[in-house]
Amino acid sequence: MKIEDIKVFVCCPGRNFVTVKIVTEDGTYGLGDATVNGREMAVVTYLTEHVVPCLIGRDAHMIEDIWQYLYRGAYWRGGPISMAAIAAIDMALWDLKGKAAGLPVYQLLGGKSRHGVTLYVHANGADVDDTLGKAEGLINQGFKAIRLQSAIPGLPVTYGVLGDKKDYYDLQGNRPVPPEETWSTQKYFAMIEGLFKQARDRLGDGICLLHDVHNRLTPIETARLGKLLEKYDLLFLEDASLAENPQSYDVIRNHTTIPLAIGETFNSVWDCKYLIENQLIDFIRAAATHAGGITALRRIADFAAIYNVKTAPHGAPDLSPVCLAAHMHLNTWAPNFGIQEFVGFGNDDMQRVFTHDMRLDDGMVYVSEAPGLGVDFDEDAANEYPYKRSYLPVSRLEDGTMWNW
Ligand code: EZ4
Ligand code: CO
Repeated sequence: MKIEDIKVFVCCPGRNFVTVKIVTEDGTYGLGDATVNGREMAVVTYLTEHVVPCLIGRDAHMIEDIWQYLYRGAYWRGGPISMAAIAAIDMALWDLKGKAAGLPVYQLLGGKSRHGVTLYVHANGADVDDTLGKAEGLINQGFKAIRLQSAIPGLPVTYGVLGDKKDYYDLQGNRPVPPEETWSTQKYFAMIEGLFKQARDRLGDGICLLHDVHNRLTPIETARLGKLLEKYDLLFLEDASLAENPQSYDVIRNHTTIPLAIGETFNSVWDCKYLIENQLIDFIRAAATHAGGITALRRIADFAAIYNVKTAPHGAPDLSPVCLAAHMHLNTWAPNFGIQEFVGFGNDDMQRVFTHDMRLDDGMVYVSEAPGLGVDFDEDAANEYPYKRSYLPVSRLEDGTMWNW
């Protein structure tokens, strides 16, 4: 199965996606997602200049060797750009191997551990009432786990939430310079317990609740938040503090039993190692696109299982359906899978470009039974949606200080 050509596409059907297509001698192809939000073109250059020329003519069956060649063979290892490039190649090779075998990728990993994949979805509101109204709407659609985010009174914009009630994710593909947001830990603490108290009053105890702090708190603030929210029985608290010093999570863990989840920006098993082996987190949120593909995520899942840590892959709008499919095969197999973040299959434009038969039913997604990953990519449709430079927001304190410490 000789690699004949590797194409790299960038398109913006609502959000920017970098897609890799590996074509073999007999015309079979595999797809991978290489999207790094706000740095898309860096990955394109990394791939076209530094990866593609080294892979032409190699045997596409040698997934492991190609992964090791791209990771260990490079003097400059790791980081989001390199790992997204490796990830896309890796996904495309698994897609190809599945097609060659006539089997969906989860079968190559070891087969099904469950019949469907439980999701958590987002309720983002302009105030507590708006957030809970949206949560009720999602519960009525069958979702079993809801992430609650509410705008903070006294702050103009909050990450993930827009005061003017526009769809936050619609804007994700159309911000040519980073928008600026303001953060105040004090104002956040004045709001947050009320959100979960009212949520339990209004939504009851039968629903899983989650919350994402987007790394806005210091470790001791997270410890305090954990203690405040323990009685509302969250499935987990996501990205409460950064783990650049993973020992920060020793501080948090010494104070609170709230379940913790982190890892959506992690690039390798090394980023996960200290947190997992010291049992400082409960869910590891590494994504196939950003942590080195299916090969790498499978290793992280097995390592996590030894320490009672479950997987909960990132499912943000800036991961393409190819990444979601890769997660679906891992989630269907991994014995220690926990929950998948989900923001829908995308708008009509996205669904023209990426086609698949993953099925949403009663708060769960069912993996494609097609050989490989089960996603196709319409190159002509993709060409109708050219790349648009776009960024996630940056965060400052009220006095102008850059934040996210
Ligand atoms: O930060 O979409 O869990 N999901 C999130 C999202 C992401 C952005 C970037 O991937 O936290 O809001
Ligand atoms: Co998050």
